[in-house]
Amino acid sequence: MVSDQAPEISVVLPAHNEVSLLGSTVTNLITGLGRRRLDFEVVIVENGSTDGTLRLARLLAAQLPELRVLALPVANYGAALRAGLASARGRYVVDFDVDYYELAFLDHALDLLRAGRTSLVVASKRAPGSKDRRPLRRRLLTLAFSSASRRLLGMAVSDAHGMKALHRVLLEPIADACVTRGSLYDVELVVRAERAHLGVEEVPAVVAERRPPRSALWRRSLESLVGLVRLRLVLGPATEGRPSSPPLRRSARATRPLMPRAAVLKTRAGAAIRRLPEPFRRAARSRGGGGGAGC
Ligand SMILES: Nc1nc2c(ncn2[C@@H]2O[C@H](COP(=O)(O)OP(=O)(O)O)[C@@H](O)[C@H]2O)c(=O)[nH]1
Ligand SMILES: [Mg+2]
Repeated sequence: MVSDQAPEISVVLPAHNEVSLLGSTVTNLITGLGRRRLDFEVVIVENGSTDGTLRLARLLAAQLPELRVLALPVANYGAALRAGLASARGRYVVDFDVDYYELAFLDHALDLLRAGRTSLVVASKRAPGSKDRRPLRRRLLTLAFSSASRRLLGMAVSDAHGMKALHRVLLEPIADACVTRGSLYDVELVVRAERAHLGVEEVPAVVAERRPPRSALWRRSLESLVGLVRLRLVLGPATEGRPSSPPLRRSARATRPLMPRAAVLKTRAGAAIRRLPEPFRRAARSRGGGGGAGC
C-alpha cells in the first residue's frame, strides 16, 4: 500500500553488484509487505556496482511506486546504510540485505517497536533459538567476530551484522554520530544505541547461505579486526566513565509460512520482472526469480 504521506515502514536495502538477486528480493519484499497491508516504501541504496545493478534498480523503480533508488559514487556498505537511514521517511526502518531478509523478522520487530518495548531490534544468528545453516567456517567467523566485539566494545547483543529494525526518530542522533563507514557501521550503531540505553532487543534469526562469500574470509577477518580496534579507540571501553549497557532483552522468534514461488511471480511486483529487458529477466530467473525466504 502506498501513500503520499510518510509511510509507516521504510525498508532499506544496500545493494552492490546484485544483478542476479535484486529482482527476486524486491519482488518478494513488495509482495509480502503488500499482502500484510502495510504502508511502506523500499529504498535501494546502490554504490559502486559494475554489473548493472543501478540500471536494474531504476527499471524496477519505474514500475513499482513503492520503490525508490539512491545512488552514491563509491562502493561502501556503511556509507550506503547511513544514506538509506537518512533518506528513510518511515516511522520504523528495517535494514535487510539483498541476500538475507525475512519478513517474519519484520513482523516480530514491528510488534515490539509498535508496543514501545524497544527502539532497536537486532536479528542474531547466535541467539538461543536461531538457525544458522551457513557453512561451518562462516559460522566460526561470526562467532569470533561477535566475541571480539563483546570483549573490545562491551557489545551486549550476540551478533550485530544482519537484519535490524529501528524507531527512526529515536535512532537518528545515533546514526548521525557514527563515524565508521564500511562493514562495521552496524556494530557502531548497535553499540552506541546500547550505551545510550535506548532499548535494544535481539531476536533469533534463521539464515542460510544464498551465495558463497564475495571476499576471501582471511581478508574479511583482518579488515574486521582492524575495524574493531579502530572502533574501540573511537568509542572507548564500555565501562570507562559511562554506564555499561542495560541488561539485554531477548525474545523468541515468530514464524510465518513461506509464500510459494509461483504465487509471488503472479503478483504485480512479479510482473515487473517479466517486463524487464531480457538479460535482467534471465538473471532473475536463474537465481530464483521470486518466492523463497522472505514472504
Ligand atoms: N551499497 C552497497 N551495498 C553493499 C556494499 N557491500 C555490500 N553491500 C550490500 O550489503 C548486503 C550484504 O553484503 P554481502 O556481500 O552479502 O555481505 P555478507 O553477507 O557479509 O557476506 C548486500 O545487500 C550487499 O549488496 C557496498 O559497498 N555498497
Ligand atoms: Mg550476504
